[in-house]
Amino acid sequence: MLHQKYPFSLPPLLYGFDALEPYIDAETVYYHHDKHFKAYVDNLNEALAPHPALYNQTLRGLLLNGQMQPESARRAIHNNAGGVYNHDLYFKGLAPKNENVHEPKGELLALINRTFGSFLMLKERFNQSALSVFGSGYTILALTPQSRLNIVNVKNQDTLLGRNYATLIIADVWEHAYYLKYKNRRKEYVDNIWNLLVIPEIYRV
Ligand code: MN3
Repeated sequence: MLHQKYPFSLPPLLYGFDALEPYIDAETVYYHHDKHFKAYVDNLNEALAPHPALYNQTLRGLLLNGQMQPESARRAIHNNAGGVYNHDLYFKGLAPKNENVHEPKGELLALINRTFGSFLMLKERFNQSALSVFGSGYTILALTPQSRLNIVNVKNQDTLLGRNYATLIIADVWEHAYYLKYKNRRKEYVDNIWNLLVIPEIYRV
């Protein structure tokens, strides 16, 4: 996704709308992917359309070079390119419960144990962080350039790209990610999302 250029297209969902049931319901996945995510793609294209000089920029370039963009388009590009990038990570970072990808293994497990004490304690810290997001944003387990694990919240559609962090796990905590099923119960959503989060096997950047 980071290497794509204008015009951007919506990446297909790699599983069915109902594949994440009962933890995330089919209606939420449908609206989140086909409406919300698609709107970021469409709005990014719309923001770029009047600026042919930006057509050769990759998504990564658009996110990292805001200061080179016309001021009138800068905010829309930041928000929508961030929304495209974050949602691509989010949907690719989820998988049905029955797939054997939801427990850390090998080197990443060792690093989690050294950093947090255990996988259970990582989950507790991550969930606390997710509950502390005020307004809209994401909670991310990131790998720093020094190969340390860090739990970070980002606001709205900000990303960690500029900090050179690799995103290992990302939870969308915008209300649209859970409100149809969980209403105001964000805690239940973040507790349940661990049934779906894909824990990567290789953590090197
Ligand atoms: Mn979202």
